[in-house]
Amino acid sequence: MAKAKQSQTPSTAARARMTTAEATVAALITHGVDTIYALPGVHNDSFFDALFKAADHMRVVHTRHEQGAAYLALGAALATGKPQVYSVVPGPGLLNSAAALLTAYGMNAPVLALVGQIPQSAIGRGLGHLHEIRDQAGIIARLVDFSARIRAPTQAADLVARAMQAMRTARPGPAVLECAIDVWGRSAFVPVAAPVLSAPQEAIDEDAIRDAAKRVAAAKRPLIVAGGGAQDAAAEVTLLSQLLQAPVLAYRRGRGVLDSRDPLSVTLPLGRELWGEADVVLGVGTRLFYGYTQWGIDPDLAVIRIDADADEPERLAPPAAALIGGAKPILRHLIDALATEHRPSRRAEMEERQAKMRQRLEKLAPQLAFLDAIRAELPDDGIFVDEVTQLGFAARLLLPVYKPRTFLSPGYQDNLGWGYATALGAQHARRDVPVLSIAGDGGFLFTSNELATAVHHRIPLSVVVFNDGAYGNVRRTQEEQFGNRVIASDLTNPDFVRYAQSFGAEAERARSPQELRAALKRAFKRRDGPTLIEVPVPQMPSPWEFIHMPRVRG
Ligand SMILES: Cc1ncc(C[n+]2csc(CCOP(=O)(O)OP(=O)(O)O)c2C)c(N)n1
Ligand SMILES: [Mg+2]
Repeated sequence: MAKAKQSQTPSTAARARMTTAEATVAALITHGVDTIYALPGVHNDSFFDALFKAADHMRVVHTRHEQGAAYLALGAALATGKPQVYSVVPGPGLLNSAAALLTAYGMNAPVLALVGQIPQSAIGRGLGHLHEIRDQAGIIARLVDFSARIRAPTQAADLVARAMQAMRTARPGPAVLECAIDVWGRSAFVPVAAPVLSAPQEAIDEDAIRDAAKRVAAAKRPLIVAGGGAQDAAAEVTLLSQLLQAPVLAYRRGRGVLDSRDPLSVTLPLGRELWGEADVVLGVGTRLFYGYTQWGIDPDLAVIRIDADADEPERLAPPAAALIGGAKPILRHLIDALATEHRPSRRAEMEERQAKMRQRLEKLAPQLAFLDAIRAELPDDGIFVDEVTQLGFAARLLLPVYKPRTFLSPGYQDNLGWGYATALGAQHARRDVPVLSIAGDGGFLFTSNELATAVHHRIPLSVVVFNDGAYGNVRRTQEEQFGNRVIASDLTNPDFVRYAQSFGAEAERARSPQELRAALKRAFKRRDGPTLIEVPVPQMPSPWEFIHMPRVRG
């Protein structure tokens, strides 16, 4: 089949002799990729040799564990919105990267993995080749929507183009290309120009838009819910919110779409109240998971969904209307079709409700004081990378976020330990702004080995480690809900300051929000290498009453 395709290529096209690896690298460059996050090994030696030869156009950021390579690519993808690539050896290399790949899938992030394979003729035979794993392609196919194996030099550019297209088509997400150890170095005459396939655009259904516009315009208490799919439609969401005087609820992945300084911008607890009152909810690039599964739904609430994935809107319950495609173009059409009369401002009402909710959230005062210090020093366009830790849970609810793609949160996987390496990728791809990683003492050690990567590649990432000597979240639950039967949640830690310094990073300890603020000021000025700030903390108050909340309707 591959041969038949090859012979169809017009003979007039300029051709050159290239290895599979060279053709792959050339195709990636054609797609605008300038960095590969990677950990090498014998299966990919020819690929790395091609990267060496392409050094003028392609940087390699090698990491200290495959999960690091994949998380760096994920962080770079989240911070830029552009496809990013990582490369690992097969078997253990692939599996080491799998949690990050899973997270990329959950976050619809365009991350392309290039994964080695055992010799082509041995695949599937169980002979025990180095790094062999049973049905690697099958494992990969469970993790991502698009995957393929490059079996010859002539297939490389086409498969890169198809993977890149798949990552941008309908619901975005990661893709994987495998290549066998003996195929990377094989050469053939291939077209010099690598193809680029445009992502097919979903035709905009004008009738459906008009219908949705009518419902939205007639709504008395509209609520917009913004998810990760709204990150590139911030201007449209903001305008729509103004036109309708509709609050915008965002939690984690949708934060920053509407500037937190706008009183219509709300997070979970106030969002739930508004959900209870709403007659129309417009979900933009969100699963509406909390609304449907926790807060309830009834016939008085019409849900309108905008989603890139045609299958998504029906998953939890059929909505009143679904508009399928990119959030930005659909919202533009929707705004054009809206015949709204001037609505009275809800500013005073929302400011009062925000203030009231803020009082309730004072329960989280210890976390708030640290978040205030962080917000005071992190520039408006600085990027905050969340973790599964007490400060992270509070930040999701309380950290003001001003711009899209400046609050990176791991989505529904909520996988402990993603933060440091993901933030490193974000900082590598966005050297123009400070990136701040926060972590607990538990999560930080998952990828803290990448401090070596940060020092080696001079990545100026700052991390704050909040050290309570525990998997604090687990310990608090054991104390409060399981009769104080504390098990497997106490931690013995290194001296984090000396640990970071031993890598060659700058490090200091801050014992209060004031000290943290001063330390952050110093850290953000440093642009040639990483900084760690350790903050010793006591057990923090539980945020869960503001996250898992009872029904409000239905
Ligand atoms: C991959 C993964 N493993 C385990 C968990 C369960 N988990 C959630 S929070 C937590 C403890 C976090 O400890 P730490 O990073 O120190 O933060 P703290 O709660 O102490 O602030 C654990 C083990 C998880 N979310 N993800
Ligand atoms: Mg802890």
